[in-house]
Amino acid sequence: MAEEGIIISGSELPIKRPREEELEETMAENNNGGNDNGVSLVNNGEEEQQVNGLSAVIPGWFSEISPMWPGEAHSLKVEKILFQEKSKYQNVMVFQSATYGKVLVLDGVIQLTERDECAYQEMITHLPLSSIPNPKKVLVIGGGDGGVLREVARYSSVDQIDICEIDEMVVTVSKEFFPEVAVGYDDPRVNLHIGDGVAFLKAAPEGTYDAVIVDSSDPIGPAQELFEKPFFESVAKALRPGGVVCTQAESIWLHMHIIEDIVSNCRQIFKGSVNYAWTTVPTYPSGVIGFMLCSTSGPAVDFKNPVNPIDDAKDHGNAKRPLKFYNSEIHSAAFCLPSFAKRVIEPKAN
Ligand code: SPM
Repeated sequence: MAEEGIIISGSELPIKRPREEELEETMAENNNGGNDNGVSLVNNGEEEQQVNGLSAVIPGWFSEISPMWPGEAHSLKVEKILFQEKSKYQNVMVFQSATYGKVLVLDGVIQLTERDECAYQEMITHLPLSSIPNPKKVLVIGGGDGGVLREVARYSSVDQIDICEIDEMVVTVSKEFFPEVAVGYDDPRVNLHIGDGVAFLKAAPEGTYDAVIVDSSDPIGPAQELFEKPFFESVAKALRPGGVVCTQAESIWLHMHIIEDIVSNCRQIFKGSVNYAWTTVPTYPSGVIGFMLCSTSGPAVDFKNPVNPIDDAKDHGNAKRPLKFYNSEIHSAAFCLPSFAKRVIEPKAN
């Protein structure tokens, strides 16, 4: 039951969450309330403060405070800030944490930590690529840190890996501070394009790719369009019949209304399978993140039963390290949803 003016997300979660338009209003207010000293007022007027990316609430810690997850903030103890600069698109920060290794932060939101990045990069890559036989041409949208490239490179069948990242600073900073992630760029099959992923996909010839992986940040800021219907239409056009897409699709604990919209849009656009999967990432808000997996009409794709299992592969292409997180069991488990999410997602996906 919804109180006046407040939507309770996911129909059953006993938590008040803002809808997208409310988030946008909050962001606009916060932008007006911020100042040039790196101090921003966030959290619906509660006036939590961040100074130079560090929490003014817990000195010496980084706190991830955003209107996208009001009323909560995951914090990491900071050993040292290694990099902080404003790119053309966003604030880019790298810090050495006490317990999660180096951390990459964009506009105050954690993108990866050395300790748990494997859970995200391996899942967003192997859920789609192990679901189709012999993937050859793969496109990564976003993913400028190179971690998804590193995982795609495990597939010997792949002969072309295109990546379109909007922010060159993410690429250069990742190469400097996260060599074990950015190692993906060393693969000779990789072609890096710096630019707008939406425009890149629109210009891609129809039916080019076997798989598209959308490794985006959250839908406020430079990645907003990557969650909208026209973008998914371009993805479907760029895929070959029976091709697959996997997109970052937020958290069932925090953003069920965003997930509902993504699932509905995808069901209309992709004429093959439409599935939602999820994984744990301790340093993302709520500790989980989801993926939308869809296929175009053509050869049927059964995401839950991979035809191309990578953990059984004798060699891992150009990969320099074994898989840390992904295996076949975790692949199957990723599609098991808690009841509250299942009730919302499955009717819209089927
Ligand atoms: N290659 C790693 C890039 C990470 N891209 C996804 C980042 C999402 C961060 N926010 C998570 C919020 C969950 N609701």
